[in-house]
Amino acid sequence: MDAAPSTVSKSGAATRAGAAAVGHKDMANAIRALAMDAVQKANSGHPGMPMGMADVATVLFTRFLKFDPQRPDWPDRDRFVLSAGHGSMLLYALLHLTGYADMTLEELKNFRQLGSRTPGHPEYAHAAGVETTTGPLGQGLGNAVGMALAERLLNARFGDALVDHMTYAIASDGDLMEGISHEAASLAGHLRLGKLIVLFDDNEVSIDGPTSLALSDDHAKRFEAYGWDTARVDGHDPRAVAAALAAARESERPSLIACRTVIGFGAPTKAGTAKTHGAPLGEEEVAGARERLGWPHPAFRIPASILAAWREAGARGAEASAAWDKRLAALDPETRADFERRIAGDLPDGWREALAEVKRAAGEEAPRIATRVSSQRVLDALSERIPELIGGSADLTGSNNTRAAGQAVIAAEDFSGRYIHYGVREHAMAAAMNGLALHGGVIPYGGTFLVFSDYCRPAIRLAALMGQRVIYVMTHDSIGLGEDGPTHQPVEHLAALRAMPGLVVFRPADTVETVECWELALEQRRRPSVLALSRQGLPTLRKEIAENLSALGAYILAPAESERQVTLIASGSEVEIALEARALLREQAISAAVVSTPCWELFEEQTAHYRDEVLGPGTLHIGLEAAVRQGWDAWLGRDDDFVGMRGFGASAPYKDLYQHFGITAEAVVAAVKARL
Ligand SMILES: Cc1ncc(C[n+]2csc(CCOP(=O)(O)OP(=O)(O)O)c2C)c(N)n1
Repeated sequence: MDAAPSTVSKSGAATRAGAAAVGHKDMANAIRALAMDAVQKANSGHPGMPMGMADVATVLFTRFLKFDPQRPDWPDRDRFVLSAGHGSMLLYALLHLTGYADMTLEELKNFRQLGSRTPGHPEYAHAAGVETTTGPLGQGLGNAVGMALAERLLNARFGDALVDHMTYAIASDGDLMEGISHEAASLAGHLRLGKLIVLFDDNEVSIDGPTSLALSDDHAKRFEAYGWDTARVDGHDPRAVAAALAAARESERPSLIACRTVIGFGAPTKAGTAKTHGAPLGEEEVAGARERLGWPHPAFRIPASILAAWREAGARGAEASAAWDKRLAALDPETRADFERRIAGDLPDGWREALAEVKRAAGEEAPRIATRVSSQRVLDALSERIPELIGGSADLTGSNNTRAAGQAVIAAEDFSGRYIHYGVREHAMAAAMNGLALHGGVIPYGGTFLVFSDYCRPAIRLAALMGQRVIYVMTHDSIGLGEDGPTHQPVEHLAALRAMPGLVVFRPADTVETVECWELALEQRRRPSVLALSRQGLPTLRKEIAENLSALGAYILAPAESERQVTLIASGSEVEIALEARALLREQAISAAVVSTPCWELFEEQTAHYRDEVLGPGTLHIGLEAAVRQGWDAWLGRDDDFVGMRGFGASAPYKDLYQHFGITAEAVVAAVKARL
């Protein structure tokens, strides 16, 4: 066989005839060879999984997956998620072979190198065709559930002509061992996401050795219990894999196909063992694998006929994609514009006006309500204006105030609603929201208690890493929740969330700020946001409502009345206390300004000049937040002080807790007097 460089000749017949003669085995071996060669060259990586799943992936990409490498963002493409992200070379090889322009042979040679499109684990936005960032096991499964759900939601609005695609995921033992897979699969089964197919790499090997060291589950039975269709096949028998895929596509339930494979298939001494999982095979083993597989070609050389066969597979979708364009063009202009706007991620006209109205009413009425209730008012006003806003809660709807007026519940029988009861599945909720956002066309928000942001954190981190607009409505944001006690009272969570790069954390002080923070969260096209909201009622503090002052991150809410001596910096529910302290200080002829800090991240983005104007260098600063001090030293100097929590909270009515933990106006005054 010829060993031409990995480029496609357009010269025609000979190559095409060659392509027709190329069989499954050669095509799958091309994946295996690229995977073992790239890992060998990088001297690190995971060859075993791509070598084991090459047959399954070949069947999927050549016969089932609807995609167009010339148009990676085609909205109705099938989604493919490599949940077992360590097997990244499987995906990179497929993208190269099928003809994605981003994935050149050079990129494969630069596997795992700085600045390449081929990082160790697939990273969203590094190369077209990578639908999500995977690597933390289980997350991709959760994303796939969200994508499959997004497909149904958009299908309910726009119909089969525009939205009718599958979501495929490849998951490994590790994916299925992770707790999130249970939550995500259970949710998918409940919602009967029939267009979701998970190909399970059932190789019975993980890092420590055979999975029997740690696991006795029957995964197929487990998924059956969740309401999935399941099948078991020999993952090296293309006909069996194809038959299972064909059957799964017809199912009205999500499908798990357990593909029994040999990890490191082809490696003469290491196949079937954990030794192939995460290390280069070694020159000798690679040479042996070439022989055993019948692949005589040098490293990174794909014979032209084999590459042509792959490119033909990649060209399969062009027709469907062109036909889809025609259907889009044939739509009435209004529906078409709505679809295109949603896919672009633009918000519809009128949403800001709806928010301004809530703000104006709050300014007039000056309600004393919890910011979670303020958030409800925002959602009630927004949900009709932004139909793509998809709400939900992990079984705390009434507490999180997340279900807006007019939002029908999404169910297996009816996807026309806009509210998801995620059940007590915070982790899957957060991962599914990533999938919803990545799919496009919908904007997800979901609620739980702030303390349970820990249960969402791995998925929040990926939302931040991928720059996705996901909005977390995290209520009960401090000891202010009262009697539920320290298990439910977040103390370190604001600090932990603020520590995460790319995440915007909002903690509004009243209804006006809550409206503003929602506006800002929706404006964050490339960042996720947390809204930390109070359980307890808070007064309306802001009189000036014309401008979105929360956009500055921090601002002077109440200026010093004479030359400023003290700056009280507070967020959320503690801004009220800061204002009380300011009044007490005035009685003692001490002049203090109160700075409200609804969002540190946005404040950090202001000019140094503005930050100084707000913080008043040279004045005494007191930070005030019913949470731990960590992070506050960015705003406080060595001679400044902090009034907040030093450890866990306690179970009691919240007013007693504020007294008990010394988060009071009197405590602030005492701190000021001790230092002035
Ligand atoms: C949440 C998480 N924990 C641990 C790891 C490290 N890790 C990567 S792969 C893997 C398990 C490998 O077994 P399997 O999933 O069966 O993959 P295979 O060996 O078949 O490639 C582990 C523990 C990870 N990537 N994510």
